[in-house]
Amino acid sequence: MLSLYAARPHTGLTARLQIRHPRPAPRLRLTNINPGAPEVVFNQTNVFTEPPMKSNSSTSRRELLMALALLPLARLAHGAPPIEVQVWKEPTCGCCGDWIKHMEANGFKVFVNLGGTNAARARLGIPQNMASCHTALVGGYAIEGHVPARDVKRLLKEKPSAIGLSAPGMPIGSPGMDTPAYNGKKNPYSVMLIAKNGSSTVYQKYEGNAS
Ligand SMILES: [Cu+2]
Repeated sequence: MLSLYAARPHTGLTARLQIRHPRPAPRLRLTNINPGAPEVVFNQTNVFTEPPMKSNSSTSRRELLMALALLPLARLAHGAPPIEVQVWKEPTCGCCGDWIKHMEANGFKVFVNLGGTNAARARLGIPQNMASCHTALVGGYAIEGHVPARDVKRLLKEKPSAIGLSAPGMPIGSPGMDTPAYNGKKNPYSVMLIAKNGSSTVYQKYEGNAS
C-alpha cells in the first residue's frame, strides 16, 4: 500500500492519500486527517511521502475530492504557453503592424523589434527574391512577410528541414493586407517554403477574387 500525505502550509490542514491494491482492481482511498481548513491546494511542493506530525480524523473529504478533481483543470489553465514570435519591422510600416495583430489574434505572442529588418532578413537566410516588408523568427524558422498564421502553425507542426516560409511581395488579401482599405479585394498568391539551400517551393496557394 502506498500512502501520500499533503499539507497546506500555515493552515494546519493535512490529508492522507492511500492507494491500496486489492483484487481485482486497485482502489484509491482518500482520508482527511486534520479538519477545519477552508481549502486544499495540492502541488508538487506540498505533497510528500512522510506522515505529518499529528493525525485526527474526518470531514472536509468533499473539499479534498473537489481539489483533486480540479487538479487537471488547473494544469490545463497553466498549460502550453503561447508561441513566441520575434518580428523585425520598420517603424513606419503599417501593414506589418496589421500582420502582427493577425498573429496575436491567432494566439501567438509577438515581440516587435523596430528597425534592422534588412539585417535580420539576411541573418535568417531569406533570399532577396523572397523578401517582403517584415521578417519574423518563430520556433527556429524564418517567416517573411504576410504569411497566414495557419501556415505558420502547420510549419511548426510538420517541422520540415527548411529556413522557413515567405509570402513574397505584399499580396493584397493576405493577412495584414486585408484591411477595409482594400475593399475585400484579394489577389492570388502562394506561400513559399524556403529550403536550406535557398531554393523555394509552393507550400500553400491562395485563390484571389479580383477579376
Ligand atoms: Cu506588408
